[in-house]
Amino acid sequence: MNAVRTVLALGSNLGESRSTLADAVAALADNPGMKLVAVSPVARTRPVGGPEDQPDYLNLVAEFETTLDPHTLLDHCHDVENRHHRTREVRWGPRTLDVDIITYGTAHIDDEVLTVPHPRAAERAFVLQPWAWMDPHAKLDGKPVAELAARAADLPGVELFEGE
Ligand code: PH2
Ligand code: MG
Ligand code: MG
Repeated sequence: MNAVRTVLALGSNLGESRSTLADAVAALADNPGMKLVAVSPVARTRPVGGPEDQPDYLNLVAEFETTLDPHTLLDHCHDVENRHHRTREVRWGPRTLDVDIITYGTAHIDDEVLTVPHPRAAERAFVLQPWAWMDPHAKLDGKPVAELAARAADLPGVELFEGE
């Protein structure tokens, strides 16, 4: 089967977020159908939506070459989330780990469980800005990711995380 480039976005705002993200990238790559291509720097980001008093997030994006079909990839992402004791209680509420499929090659998918490209990615600096740091020439549905990031309303809440 031909390998496809896929971009995944990871976020965490509960627990040891920095090490959770590192462990999750390693766990995503630890699959015969997944090869890590690139990982972005980590961003510290103000929460977008959800409860107002939730902590800041750490976000990153990672690019993989995959031979998994999109739904098997989604199952793999959920598997990695579940291993980090992800609970789904409040929509857009705090979580130990969120793994979203942003793009899968140039595919457009829209079914009961999966929408690709991710329906809100084009407006979210917490996805776009780390992606542009990782790959300044990246495109999302034909549009430069760096330009989309520059226009995103949440860009002022996104900064490079250098550890603390
Ligand atoms: N994820 C959300 C909702 N809001 N805000 C930030 N800053 N980072 C996220 O990863 C995030 C969010 C839903 O998945
Ligand atoms: Mg998400
Ligand atoms: Mg999600």
